[in-house]
Amino acid sequence: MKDNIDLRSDTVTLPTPTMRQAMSTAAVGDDVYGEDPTINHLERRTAELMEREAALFVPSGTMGNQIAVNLLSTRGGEVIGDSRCHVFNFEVGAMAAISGVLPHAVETDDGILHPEQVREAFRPPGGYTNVSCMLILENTHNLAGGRVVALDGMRKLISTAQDLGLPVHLDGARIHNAAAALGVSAAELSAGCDSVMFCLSKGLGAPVGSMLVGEGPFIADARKVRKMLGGGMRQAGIVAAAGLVAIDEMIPRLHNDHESARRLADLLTTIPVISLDPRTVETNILCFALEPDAGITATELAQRLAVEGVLVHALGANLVRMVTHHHIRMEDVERAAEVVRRTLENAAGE
Ligand code: TLP
Repeated sequence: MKDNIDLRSDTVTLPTPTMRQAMSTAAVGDDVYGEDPTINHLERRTAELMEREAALFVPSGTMGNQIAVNLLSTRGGEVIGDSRCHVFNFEVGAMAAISGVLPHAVETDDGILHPEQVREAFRPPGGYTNVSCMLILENTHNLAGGRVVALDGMRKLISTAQDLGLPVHLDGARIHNAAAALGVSAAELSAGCDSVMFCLSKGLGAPVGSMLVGEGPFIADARKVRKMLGGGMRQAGIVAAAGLVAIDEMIPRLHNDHESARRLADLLTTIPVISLDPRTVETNILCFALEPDAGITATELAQRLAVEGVLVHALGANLVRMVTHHHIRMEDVERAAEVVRRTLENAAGE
């Protein structure tokens, strides 16, 4: 029996042997007292990497995003973002429950907001309508299939928000994938955002944790909100040690995951009932739609593939997501595509 080819997410990645080694020897202390040397090192290293004043280790991407929303928004206000963004859809309503804000969800074709859409969505204070209070960007965009917002697009969005007086949070869970795809630094790509969150525990392979970065006073406040939400951890250097390895060793290899996603896309587009434009596969995520004549739903397909050892996510009635990462080799991609082809042929013949 072969191992499963797990394409459900890059969150399934296991720590590398180097990470486990670093974890077993990490110097630790009480991070709530600011005394964990490995956490302090990771936070300094991240601030340097992102060319910001400060950084904070948080247990999850969700907590990093929600701390930012809490600090940058105004209670009762509207947060402008793409309708499929993670913060609006996959954080269990946290921004409403914790910060008392509403989503102003803008429909986009590819997850990428345009400055004129932000201007249209903007509601100034004064009357009795809701009032816009911040902008959220997501790069890469998860649900849009790992799409990348290019440097120029980021700059225009940020300057539009600045014109409108809106602070900007970047959900950069996979900003290093975006930077690798564009050939720019993550610091450059996120410059001008008031806060940026990126995850250590997705394509970077660390077992736990995300980083929130910004200016010094923002991060000082973020430390308090993290504690309020129960995210103050004690000897957390054990996990931060893996985060340091993630930054040094895993960022430089992300382009491999993009190559395997592209190969997967090329193979899948040759299957007649799959609708996928391979040019839209820019990073390590691909989402494809099943044509109406596929004769099978996305959930049924995911179930049948699982029996064959290929794990994927069904995102809706006919939408399937696959994510490549450091456990997925080229031969896995080829086998996965073959299993998808066979499964869909069988479904068509039933
Ligand atoms: N994404 C997960 C699921 O929650 C969908 C995944 O498998 O892709 N921002 C973005 C853009 C994300 O994709 C995720 C997780 C998060 C934030 C939240 O990170 P965690 O899971 O660490 O809270």
